[in-house]
Amino acid sequence: SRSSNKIIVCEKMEDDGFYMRKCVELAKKAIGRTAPNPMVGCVIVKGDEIVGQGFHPKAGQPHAEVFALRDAGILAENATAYVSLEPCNHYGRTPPCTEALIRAKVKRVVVGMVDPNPIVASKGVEKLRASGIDVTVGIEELLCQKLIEAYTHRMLTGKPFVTLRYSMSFNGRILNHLGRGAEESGGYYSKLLEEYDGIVSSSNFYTRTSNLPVSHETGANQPLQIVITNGDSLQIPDSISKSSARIVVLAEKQIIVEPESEGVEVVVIEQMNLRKILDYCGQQGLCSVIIDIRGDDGYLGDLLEDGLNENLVQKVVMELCPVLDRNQESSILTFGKKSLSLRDLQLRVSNDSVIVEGYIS
Ligand code: AOF
Ligand code: ZN
Repeated sequence: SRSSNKIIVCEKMEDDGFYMRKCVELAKKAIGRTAPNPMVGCVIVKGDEIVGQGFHPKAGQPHAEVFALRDAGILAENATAYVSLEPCNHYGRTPPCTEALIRAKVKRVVVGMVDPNPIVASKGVEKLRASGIDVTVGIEELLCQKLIEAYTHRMLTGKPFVTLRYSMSFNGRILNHLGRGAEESGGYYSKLLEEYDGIVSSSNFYTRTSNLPVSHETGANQPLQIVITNGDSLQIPDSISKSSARIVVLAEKQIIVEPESEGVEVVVIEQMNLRKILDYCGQQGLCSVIIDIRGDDGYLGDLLEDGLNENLVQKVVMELCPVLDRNQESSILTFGKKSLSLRDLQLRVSNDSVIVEGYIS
């Protein structure tokens, strides 16, 4: 019954959640492609019908609202716009979405979360309200925050959101190679790589591998390969230097990389540490990186330990492999000097491996 106001309010709130979840779904169509910008989705609703939808495909291209308004055309007038992130109110690579919404004469705007970008930060909401538009903020807020946790982290710290990944044996050794779950095409690692803007690994790994960790998802964006070395030279296998992978070698000093290849760039970072590596990644516009650590990564392992002490790592994805590893070179990483606990654990099985992930509290 629509006879009492109270019931109408409840129904409306439920609908708001439904359309906001739709926005998040749309936003994810650009997974791994929007850095340094966030993923954003938008739907325009008239009555109980979606008359327009859109998402932000890539930095430099129009924002989600612009695509959704174009899709809705004149039907946007008096409609409600749902956006997973507060509409921007500034001239960046593109003009302000607030103005586009005002021009289209929408009646109401429902926002998932306020934009952590200090040049937006509630100014978008204020501008819309000042123009007489009814604005609701904070619908499905946790879902929207989770969607852009990497973007938010970089916006607030200047560094990318960092996930540490490794494969571990049943006897607690970090494997020198990828576990079977990580190797599986279409497995958990392939999906993870699709989401991240960069992957940091040691030169050790590059000299002995013929396959880089890449996403096998169809049309997936491939992360930038960041190779860490303190050596004098680096031999990259032909199969890799001839692939389309973009590689940046971060070295302590000027080094010789062979074969010379256009896809490989060398950047010198003196007295390297994880903070400097991540500052470099943040400056390059990467919102998220995976640090892929192997048991024999002595140098990168040391940088990682210091980085953990400095709280530079946000998440851990561990692949527990059903093997007893007798390799004496592989190590039991101490992972820093202080104890850290993990929260929001998730557990699943992927091709004979158990994948456990959690956020560092
Ligand atoms: C929105 N909708 O779809 C996105 C927003 O350089 P620009 O013009 O692309 O602006 C980038 C900033 O705009 C970005 O840092 C974030 O604050 C916001 N992103 N805003 O209204 C969108 N992607
Ligand atoms: Zn915008």
